[in-house]
Amino acid sequence: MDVLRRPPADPAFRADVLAGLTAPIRAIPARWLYDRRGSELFEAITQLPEYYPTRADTALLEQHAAAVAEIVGTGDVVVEFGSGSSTKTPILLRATSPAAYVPVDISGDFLRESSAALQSIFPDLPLYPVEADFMRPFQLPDAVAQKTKLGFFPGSTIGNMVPGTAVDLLRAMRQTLGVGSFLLIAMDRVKSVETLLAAYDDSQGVTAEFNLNLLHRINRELDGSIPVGAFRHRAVWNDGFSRIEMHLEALRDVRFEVDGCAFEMRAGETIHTENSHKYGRRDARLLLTAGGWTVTNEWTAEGDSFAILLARA
Ligand code: AVI
Repeated sequence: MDVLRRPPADPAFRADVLAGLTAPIRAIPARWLYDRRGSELFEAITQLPEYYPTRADTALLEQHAAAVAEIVGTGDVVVEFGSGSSTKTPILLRATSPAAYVPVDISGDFLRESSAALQSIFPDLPLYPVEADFMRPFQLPDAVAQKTKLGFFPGSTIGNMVPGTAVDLLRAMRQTLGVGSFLLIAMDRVKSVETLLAAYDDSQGVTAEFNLNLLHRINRELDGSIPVGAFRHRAVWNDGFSRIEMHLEALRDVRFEVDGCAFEMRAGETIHTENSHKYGRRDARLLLTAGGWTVTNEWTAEGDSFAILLARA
């Protein structure tokens, strides 16, 4: 009966989970962490005392949005990659007084919710939400075609991609926005391993819950029997790749099924669930250059702990 009531699983989720659990080094793409519960838990992470990136990003925007506006000029079009946040987006829109705002997201639901919220704060601002996968170039609305574009990618989300994918994204953004456009992008910096580990393995266990939620999601949506209590969250600094990795580690030998397929893991084996790359000053510039962008300005938080960069295509 339960099986009959369960909504059909997303085929891409099923494919990624089955392939990821079968691979010699088990890994599931981080995007599956964000179901409704996962998104709520990520929101809670952003409020944690140990999780500095959101506060640093917001503070840098508050301090430097006016300087961005001076460089870019007014009457541009802000194109945000992601459906926009209720705190960061208004800071940029207030400072730059754009001719229009174009939020882009693959999820129509998120896009509609955040666009409605934003329109109530800026009732006179022309808003053109675009439902698209921004990892590939896409067509901007005709109404904004002739204006200068300011791409906006806050949150250091680019760090969740391996460098090759990050460069592909930057190139896609350049193609979407066009030559002469600007990009304002946040990137987290390399810093002490202690600070990084605390940010990704917080004392309240919220990040652990966020990571373990993936196993609950697999059990629920893919008819899984994973003993979630037999796994623990692990955050690891991988110095060679300059990234924090999140893993789910089996605490004992386990056997389980997912979608009718049997799996076994030995105690100590892990499922790799997320990368969060940290870039030094030169690394960040090199990444943007490889993506077709020239960095024109850079603002950093205290102790060079976080950066927002302005670049030109
Ligand atoms: C969304 N992204 C920028 C977060 C990060 O810091 O890499 C995701 C996250 N994972 C664990 N904590 C936060």
